[in-house]
Amino acid sequence: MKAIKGFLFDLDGVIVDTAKFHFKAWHRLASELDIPFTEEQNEELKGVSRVESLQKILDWGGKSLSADEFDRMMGLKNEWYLEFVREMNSDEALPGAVEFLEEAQKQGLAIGLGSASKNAVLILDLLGIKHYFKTIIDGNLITKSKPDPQVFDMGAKALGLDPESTVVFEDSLAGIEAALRGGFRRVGIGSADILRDAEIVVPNLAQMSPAELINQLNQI
Ligand code: B16
Ligand code: MG
Repeated sequence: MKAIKGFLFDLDGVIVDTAKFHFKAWHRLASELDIPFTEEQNEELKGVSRVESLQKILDWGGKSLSADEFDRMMGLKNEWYLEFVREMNSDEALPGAVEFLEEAQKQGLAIGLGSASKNAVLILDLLGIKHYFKTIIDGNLITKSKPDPQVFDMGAKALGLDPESTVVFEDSLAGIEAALRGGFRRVGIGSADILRDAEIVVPNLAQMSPAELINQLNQI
């Protein structure tokens, strides 16, 4: 087994608690469209791009929109989402996330971001944690969504690492599947019942230090 040399973090649900803002904004949009939208359905949107998320909601509601209306709705959702995001401060970082990044950097591990979000850089800036990331691969750079491994492949390449030496941290089903398909080591953030293909699942990054985590992965 290859030595672990770097970490690739998803953003929403791993570093920062923005999943609740996506839910609120999608919920408001679904109401406008007269489509019921539950927290269970929201689970299926985690890690999924904005375009694909709106398409899923329309499919669930059995509705379709013209191309112009579709774009307008995506714009509205992002406007509402950003209203929440702009109110955010460093308290919105998930438990243990900043300390984990700090420690990983001290240990000399290469750190990158692999997010489907087009708002990733703005959010990292608002939290004041952009400097930890040697590479940021976000929704503006990728052409294929998770569960395609493209976002993590690009991240590992930018860090000069191969997938077996790189740990992906993900809260979404689609993201863990992407990491599995790409041959990455996999840490799930959330519940083991949902993230079945993760090698280790923790509720958040406060549970263990980077060194402890690497130690555990080396024993699998
Ligand atoms: P945006 P991640 C994903 O971020 C979110 O999980 C998903 O809910 C969202 O639709 C997607 O980003 C696109 O976000 O509308 O900001 O471009 O989890 O991959 O960091
Ligand atoms: Mg996520």
